[in-house]
This record gives sequence, structure tokens and C-alpha cells, in this order.
Amino acid sequence: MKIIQRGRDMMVNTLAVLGGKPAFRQPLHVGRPNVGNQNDFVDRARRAMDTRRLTNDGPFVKGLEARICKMLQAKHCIAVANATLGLQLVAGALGLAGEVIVPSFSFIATAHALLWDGITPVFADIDPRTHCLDPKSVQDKITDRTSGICGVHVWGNPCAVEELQIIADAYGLKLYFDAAHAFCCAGPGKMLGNYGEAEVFSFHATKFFNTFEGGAITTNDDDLAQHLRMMRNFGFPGGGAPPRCLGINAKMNEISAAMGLTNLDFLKEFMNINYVNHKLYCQLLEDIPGIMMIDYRENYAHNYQYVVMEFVNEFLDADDLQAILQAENILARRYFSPPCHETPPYSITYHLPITDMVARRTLALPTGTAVHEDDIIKICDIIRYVVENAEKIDAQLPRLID
Ligand code: T4K
Repeated sequence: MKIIQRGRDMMVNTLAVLGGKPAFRQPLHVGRPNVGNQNDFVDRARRAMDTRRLTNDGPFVKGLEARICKMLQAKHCIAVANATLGLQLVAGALGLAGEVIVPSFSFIATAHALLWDGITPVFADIDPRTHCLDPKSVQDKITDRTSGICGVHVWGNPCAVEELQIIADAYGLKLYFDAAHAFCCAGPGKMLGNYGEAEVFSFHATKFFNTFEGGAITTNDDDLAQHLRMMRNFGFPGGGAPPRCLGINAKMNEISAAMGLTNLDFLKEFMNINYVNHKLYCQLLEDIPGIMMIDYRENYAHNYQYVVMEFVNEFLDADDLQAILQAENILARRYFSPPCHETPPYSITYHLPITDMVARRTLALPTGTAVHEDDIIKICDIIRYVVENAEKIDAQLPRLID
């Protein structure tokens, strides 16, 4: 592997943020969609149009659900229009009310899906290693009003699924998971998709597997699955019968499912590319002082969708580093900063020290099929250079940032 030590030859004032030329002509994205064989997709889309079967539990949706069940070894898969609606359906089908405990370090949809239905999300702290819910903090947040716990498999890292289940059982709470990041990731012994009452995956364009927009709920509970299917379709049980429960339109359409079936054929390829990219980033960044890579457990299946680092430096913070990288056309993202509890409509003062620390430090770097070895080498060289020259860069930055 060639290592271009370009960063070492750079001068501070050649950084784009200080007036130099950007290192990349085209922007590098964190969430550039992975797309399988375009002809396969167009063939499927044409079939949907030829047969005039465009939505309402059509053959592509059914086919996608069947393949996902097989891959995850889950009994039921209910494809949905997006994961946010999927989370709302699960909360409704489980009869959640009052308060549900969630991590604040998550995408805002985890909390919004509850509040939208009048349920109060109560924010708990996270484990600094995995960035997922800390069971001890969850226990501390339980009140008489608590009806459920929603764990989030942040970055695809499995939550402490077993510990959370023990707490849920002990207090008679419903446990479910926001698995938006975790399609094709495993927990201790089973694929994610098989834990708690139900798990919800996102197939948004920026996820490693996408259906343009979309998602899926998996569960091993027959009654819950049947209820979720009805809720997805206005409460209709099918076969022309009248509605049996409260429902909404959360159906996935046939064109999205066609994209899903197409992309499923390339899943291994996407995962391999993510894996190679992740390894290379770790290899090139891990000896840089103040950079901690969020690593994944090698013995667990993983999609390696996100390359996430924590950044600690005496002179620069993660916002500075993001601004420096963005000027180079490296569109690093500061997920999930600020954390949910600090943003409207929540804006609540909570004591969540680990969440606050992690949110201050975290940066997601570009990866996926549109990011190549040379790009990563160049990105890492720039990061190394920034760290090695942080004091000098800091002296010039305040004039340009803020
Ligand atoms: N729970 C969790 C834990 C989640 O992370 C999410 C979603 C959900 C629940 C809800 O799932 P869905 O209801 O969305 O199914 C993205 C996604 O919109 C969102 O789905 C995702 N999490 C969240 C973490 O990230 P942004 O703010 O990163 O999107 P955007 O438009 O800034 O795109 C990121 C980068 O990707 C940009 O540099 C542009 C590039 N891009 C994006 C799109 C959409 C493309 O190149 N092509 C594209 O089509 O939110």
C-alpha cells in the first residue's frame, strides 16, 4: 500500500481554511448513497410500471421482506416508508405511554417518534466505549410513568441488549431498539433484528443499504407483527375488511423495494468496501495523539457504515477540525452534536456527562463506495498535519471561523 505523506510537506497557509486550494476538487460525503446494478433496478422499476403494481404490499415489498427475514433470521419483517414512521408504529403497537427512556446521543428521530405521539422521551446517558445506552443510567431514569426503553445501536454497535432486557423484565417495561444504523450487524449470539420486542432499521439513502427512503421493522412476535402490518396500512387487516385499529400510511412503495432488492445483491460488496475503508482509517489515524477511533468488535458481524473518531486537542476542537476538513471538501459530519436534550423542542437541562463529552468530540468521516484508498490516505495526512500544527493553525483560525 502506498502511503503519500503529503500532509507532512504542507505549510499551514496551504490549508484551504486559511486560503489555500482545497485538497479535493469534488466533495467527499459521509452519506454518499451506495447503488447496486442500475440495469437491474431499471428492469425491476419497468416491471412495476408494466404490471401497474406500484404500492400496497406488492411483490417487490413482499420479496424484500422475505429476503430480510432470511438474512437476519427474524420471523417477521415489515417494510416501512422510513425508520421514523417505523419507530412510531412500534411505540403505538406496544401501547407505550407516559415516558420512554432513550439515549440523547442519537439522531433526533429517536425522540421525535415518541413526542409526536404524546410520549415523553426521557434521556439517559451512554457508555463511552460503544456510544450506546448505559444500563445503569437507564435504571436511574425509571419512574412510575415509564412504559418502555428504546436502545439505539449507535454506529451499528450493539447496545447492551442483555442487560437492558434484564432491566425491562425487572420493571415490566417494553424494550425495543432503534437499529437505524445496524442493518446486518450482530449482537451477542444473534443478528440485530432479533432483540427486544421489535427492532427498526433505516434504509435511508445515506445508509449503507438504501431503498431511497425506507426502513423495516423486525420482530419474532406473531401478534405484534400482525398489528404492525395493520397499523402500517391505516389499520386495515387486508382482503377488503374494514380497519381494526388506529393506523397510518407507513407503506413502502414498489420502486423503493425494487431499489432494495437490487442493492441487497451488492450488500457484501458494500460491506467489504466499508470494512477496508474503516481498517485503513484506523491504521492511519490510531497513532495520532488525541484521536480515538470508535472500533467495532471483530467477532461480531458489522456493516462498518460509519467511520467515527473522537478528537481531543489542546488548541482545536472537533468543530474546528470539521471546518478545516470541510474547506478541503471533506464533508465530515458532527453527528449527534448537539445531543437531542439540548435541541428544540426538548432543550432540557440534563446531567448526561458522557453524552456531553462524546458529543463535543465526535466526528464522522467520509466512507462508502464513493471513497477510495487514495482519498483516505489524503484525508488522514491532512488530519495528521492539523494535529501536528494545531497551535500554529489555532493562532490563525479565529479570524476565519465564527
Ligand atoms: N434513528 C437513527 C439513529 C437515525 O440515525 C436515523 C436517521 C433515524 C432513526 C431515522 O431514519 P429515517 O426516518 O431517515 O429512515 C441523515 C439521514 O437523513 C438520516 O436518515 C440519518 N439517520 C442521519 C444520521 O443522517 P443527514 O443530515 O446526514 O443527511 P444529508 O442530506 O446531510 O446527507 C449526508 C451527506 O450525504 C451529505 O454530504 C450529502 C450526501 N448525500 C445525501 C443524500 C440524501 C448524497 O450524496 N446523496 C443523497 O441522496 O441525515
